[in-house]
Amino acid sequence: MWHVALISAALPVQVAVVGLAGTLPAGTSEFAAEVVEYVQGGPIPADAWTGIPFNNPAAALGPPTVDTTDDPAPPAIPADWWPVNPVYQPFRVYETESEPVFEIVSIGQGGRLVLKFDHPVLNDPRNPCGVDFIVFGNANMRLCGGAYWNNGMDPSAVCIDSRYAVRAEPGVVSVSQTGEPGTWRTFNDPNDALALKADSWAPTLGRVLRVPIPPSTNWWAEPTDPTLPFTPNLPMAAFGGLSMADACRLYGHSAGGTGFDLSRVGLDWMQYVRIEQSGNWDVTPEIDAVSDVRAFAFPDFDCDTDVDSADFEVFEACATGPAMGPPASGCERADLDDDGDVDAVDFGIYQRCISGPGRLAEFDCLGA
Ligand SMILES: [Ca+2]
Ligand SMILES: [Ca+2]
Ligand SMILES: [Ca+2]
Ligand SMILES: [Ca+2]
Repeated sequence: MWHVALISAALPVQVAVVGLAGTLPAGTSEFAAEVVEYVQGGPIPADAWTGIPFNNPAAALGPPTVDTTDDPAPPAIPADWWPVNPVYQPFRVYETESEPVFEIVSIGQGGRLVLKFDHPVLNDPRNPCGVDFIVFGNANMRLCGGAYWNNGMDPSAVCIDSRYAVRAEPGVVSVSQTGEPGTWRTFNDPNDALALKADSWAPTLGRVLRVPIPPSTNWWAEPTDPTLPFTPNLPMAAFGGLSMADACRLYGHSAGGTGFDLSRVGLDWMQYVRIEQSGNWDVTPEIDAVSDVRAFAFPDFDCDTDVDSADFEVFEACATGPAMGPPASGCERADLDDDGDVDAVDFGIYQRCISGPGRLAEFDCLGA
């Protein structure tokens, strides 16, 4: 019944991500394209309004959720679209006139989900900060004082609770080139139970947060880029006590998610991703999407959303001079014009893109 109210609220316009030099073959998807296997383990949750369980694995195909619905207390029904943010994550199976839309799929204790890309996902040296693919779940942070997010809140006036940096339901991630038994490589960080796990760090951000310019009061702008890694150098502890606005600014154009570097498991490429619930946790991971990171050279070399002197230090260490290439291993992204050297032309691009410390750098500085 309630879906009538929902449909009447038009979904916000989804602005296409600014076209940047991509390397994907024509006609391929940046996101997982096929469900190979879904084994629901133990019990999984259901949508609070429709009562439909999160058991449709196709929810993990395609891009991550940008906008989900509001969350009124029953018997009121959802009637508005709210952007996904670090304290408000995808959580819905909503009904439409044709069939239900599943934002996420839940794996359940002892379960697994195997997805396939329609092309090899490369360990490309031009991928930002080494990250090659990103898994999106619905892990979330909490607001200070136990407050619940409301889209009418001023994100600069509420804060992230430092006692609970993230509520995660970690899933173990493995990759394979063929999907055959014995070919899987599992990501693991023995020093950190939450690192390199699906549905953990970082929560998804659906839209870029900007300070509204009157007369607009809308902080949430164009959709974030789910193929752009979240800064790998920022621990979750760094978010505790920040305002929601400052927390979202740390994402820049990135949609967050957990980033994975194929170098860590010794693969040059993969095509299959497996996410398993580990028996060690009494949780059921939710998966929204898996993306192939877009290889592109942008002078935010340290992936912290700005272009500043720290990025220049990286550039300087990579400089070769004209026609003195190829750039050293690890310096491929400093060849901003992709002509096999790191020279004054590349420096000119860096200069055009300088935003200053802590200020979001915009991709249009790369020029047409
Ligand atoms: Ca890599
Ligand atoms: Ca999804
Ligand atoms: Ca930077
Ligand atoms: Ca160059």
